[in-house]
Amino acid sequence: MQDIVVNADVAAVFDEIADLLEVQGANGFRVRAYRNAAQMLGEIGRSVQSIVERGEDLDALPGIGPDLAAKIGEIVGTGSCALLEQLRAQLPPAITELLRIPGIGPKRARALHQALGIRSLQDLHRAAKEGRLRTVHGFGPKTQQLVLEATVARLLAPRRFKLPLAVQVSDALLADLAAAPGVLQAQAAGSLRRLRETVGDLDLVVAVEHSSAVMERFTAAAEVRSVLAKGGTRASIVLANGLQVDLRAVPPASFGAALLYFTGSKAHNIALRQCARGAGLKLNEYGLFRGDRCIAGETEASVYRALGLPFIEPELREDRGEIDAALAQRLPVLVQRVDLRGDLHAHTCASDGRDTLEAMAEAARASGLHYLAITDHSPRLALVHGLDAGRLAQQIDRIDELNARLDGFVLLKGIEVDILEDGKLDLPDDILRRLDLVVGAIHHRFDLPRQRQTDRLLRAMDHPCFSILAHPTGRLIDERPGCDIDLSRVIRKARERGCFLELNAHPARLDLNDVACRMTKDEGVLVSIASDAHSTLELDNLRYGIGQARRGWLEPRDVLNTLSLDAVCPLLAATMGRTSCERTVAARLPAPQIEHAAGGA
Ligand code: DGT
Ligand code: CA
Ligand code: CA
Repeated sequence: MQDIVVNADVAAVFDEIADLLEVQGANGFRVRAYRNAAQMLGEIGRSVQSIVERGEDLDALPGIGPDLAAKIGEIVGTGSCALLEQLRAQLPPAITELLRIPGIGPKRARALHQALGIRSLQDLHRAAKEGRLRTVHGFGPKTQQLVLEATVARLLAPRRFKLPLAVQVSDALLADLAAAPGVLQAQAAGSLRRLRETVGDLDLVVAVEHSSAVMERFTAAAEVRSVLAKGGTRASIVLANGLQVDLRAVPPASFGAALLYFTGSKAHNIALRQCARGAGLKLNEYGLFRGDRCIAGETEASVYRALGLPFIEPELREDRGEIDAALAQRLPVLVQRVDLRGDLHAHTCASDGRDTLEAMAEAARASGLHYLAITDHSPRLALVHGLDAGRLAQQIDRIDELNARLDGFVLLKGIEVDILEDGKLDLPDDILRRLDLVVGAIHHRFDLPRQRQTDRLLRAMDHPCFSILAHPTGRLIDERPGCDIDLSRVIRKARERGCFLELNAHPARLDLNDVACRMTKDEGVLVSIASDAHSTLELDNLRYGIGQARRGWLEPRDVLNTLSLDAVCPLLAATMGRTSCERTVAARLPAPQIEHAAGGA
């Protein structure tokens, strides 16, 4: 098997370099260059390994100069990076784990290392437990307690991997397995196929003529750190990045049954097996059996069919009512990426995005969308150059000019306005009123108690200009828990106000989560699946949002941005206290369509 270096591996090297440079107190620009490159690598669809192998120019990638290009080449070519090794020799590498603890940034990590010799998460945990953190400048008893809790949580939690990395690794491994002699089919199963937001390990299934050669190839790959198990039909390896991969090889006649079994979830499998037993049949990873006779197993659909069920999409297989729904022929027809007509949350270089209005519009159009809402940050986020009323007014004019030139595509004028601690919005009403939509979000005081946090959101949603609540809980997967809010009250308020909740598609957020999506749908509130793109590349994040939406049983009709522009505009206008849509759209659409849409609102 050929060495596979996926983008995420290179990104991990750059992230670690950035972390170590930061702890060393290096120049901020230098740190940011590595961070941005790492982020970009996570976003682009093309593998850098293939770019290097084809001899194409890495400098053509956004934010990659000759120096970073050389480093990517080095990592792809040798699997390591001299600069990283050098930095690791200067600082204990495990020190970067400290940065994952909320409240500990590079400066504090350095202080802890210098004052107490802390080198790792375990060291930090011990020091917090023994009350030694308080001797370090800037650490009070409260911080010490928070650090203690956070280290406990982190040390106990099994390591899970976010979807983008898992998908990249899985795609690369599958491509290689599919090319192996004797392999007829290769597919990912497990939580990855169910598109869970994080995965514990990868589960791959191959259909083979002869299994032994594929196991050799799989376990002999260079990026394998250790081989946990290896036999004729199964193997488990751990990759250098810590990700475990289980491989199962089965004969073609069992491929569907094996895929079904290893896709899970375990709870779905158990429920399905009960169905089989009820019908006097036996289901396992080799097939569906009546006595000794196999009656289905080559495809998943054949197994479901033989059980009297329609095909159940992997995202639904969590034993959350999908089998009953299937029996009643009431399975949802899940939303797909192609159903999305627009995107209602994106940034430009006016705040913390990387690309211009023009570039964002062009990229959105190229990805098949018809409209994109520009929603840069508001002034409270001064660090990211949030727009004040004056700069927002300029952006509004610029969007109007650009829309006049764009054909068949519309930029909507919006803002991602901060919801202040008291629930007020971070910009004056008169400028908000000029927008097509207002996306509100919390970016500070995540720690308010439940009642106050919920009241804060409800008050914001009562503002006469409020369209969509962005990333409603504010969670960052594996980094920051969501705010403590009463989501049912928030959803009911959205229904009462006629406004919407966002499913933020960034793979580190995926906020709303699957269960919350389903609650929102059940209350009849539409969900905006939004990229929150900070660059043209991040528009592709919509696919992770779609995955989460599907896990939440959402159908096209449950999703705000599956609506055409002329259908969505009156709904947005209504959230802004207007009865008809604004100039932006009026300028773009033939008159009859507007009248029709406005009349229907
Ligand atoms: P993960 O890896 O923690 O993200 O979650 P999964 O769902 O990928 O779980 P994993 O890798 O332990 O197992 C893959 C699938 O294999 C799982 O979804 C269902 C099936 N499976 C594993 N253990 C059992 C079991 O004890 N009973 C049944 N019925 N199925 C199992
Ligand atoms: Ca798994
Ligand atoms: Ca597994």
